[in-house]
Amino acid sequence: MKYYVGIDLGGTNIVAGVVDENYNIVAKASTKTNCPRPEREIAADMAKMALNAVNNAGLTIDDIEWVGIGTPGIANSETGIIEYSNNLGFKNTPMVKYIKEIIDKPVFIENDANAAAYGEFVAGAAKGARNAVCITLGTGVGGGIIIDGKIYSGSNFAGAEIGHTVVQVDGAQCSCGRKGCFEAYSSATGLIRMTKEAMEQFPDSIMNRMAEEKGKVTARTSFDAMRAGDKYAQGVVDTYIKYLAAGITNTINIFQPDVLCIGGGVCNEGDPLLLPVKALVKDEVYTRNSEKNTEIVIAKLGNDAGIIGAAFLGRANSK
Ligand code: BMX
Ligand code: ZN
Repeated sequence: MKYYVGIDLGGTNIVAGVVDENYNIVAKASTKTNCPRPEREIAADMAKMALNAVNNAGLTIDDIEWVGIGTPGIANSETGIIEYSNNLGFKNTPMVKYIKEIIDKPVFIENDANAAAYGEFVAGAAKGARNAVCITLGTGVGGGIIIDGKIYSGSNFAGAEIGHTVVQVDGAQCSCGRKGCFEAYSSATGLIRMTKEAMEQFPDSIMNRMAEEKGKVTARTSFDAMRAGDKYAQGVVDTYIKYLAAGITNTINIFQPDVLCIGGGVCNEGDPLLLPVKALVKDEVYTRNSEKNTEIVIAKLGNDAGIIGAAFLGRANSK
């Protein structure tokens, strides 16, 4: 059996997993990212989590073929440098070099959403597809594009930033500096912002009551309140779905992939999210009268997609 390590570096957590050749995660280890802090410290913790995961799997580092890393931001897979990552505070961080100083194995790096898309492609909802696009609805909206079985990241490794295409000119401020980005509306962060706006406008809504009980507003508040019969929450969900469908339709119109998979925390809502999105896309997509249309599916691997995809980056890079 061959084993690989995948590391998912996020703004909140560092998670490392040992993945076997059948795409099963056999052990994991994780710690808080605790950023901002010096990049070398973060790298040291990433290496430590990789080694802990290997240990938890009952293996030694000699049993591992390579280490792959998924990171938010611009990851240059040729130089191994994270050129830019605003939420981690990285600028030209030589991450592959740092990890190799601690773990003497081949080390590969990719954008986190690209890695997650690759994970879904090798072992999840996009398995068997030739062309696939995955978007993740998390802190941001991540985008990963697989064309002919390969990760497409443009000529400068900054491609596939689907989250930073505009769905509303002069709309809500995005963390990238632009206004009205897909991410500003369809991320969990965007959903929370829209929920808070509606709560201010309708202080008697069930959303307010639920948020008070929980002590905070989350990406689930509007969906939960909608299920409890709140019409204002229904309005927030409808708006969220409208923007999500617009962003997905834009993406399908460009790529026309076999599969478009949606991952990230918001996806846990399942059918109440997926079905209306599918219906809106179906009405609006350029190919609505065609026989063959992109299949829209919920990601299968959940939070593990990034780890599994990162673990197989050695393969993605060799083809
Ligand atoms: C942002 C951008 C993407 C990333 C996406 C998903 C940064 C730091 N991040 O759009 O590179 O793929 O978020 O990130 O520029 P997540 O934190 O939601 O997983
Ligand atoms: Zn943006």
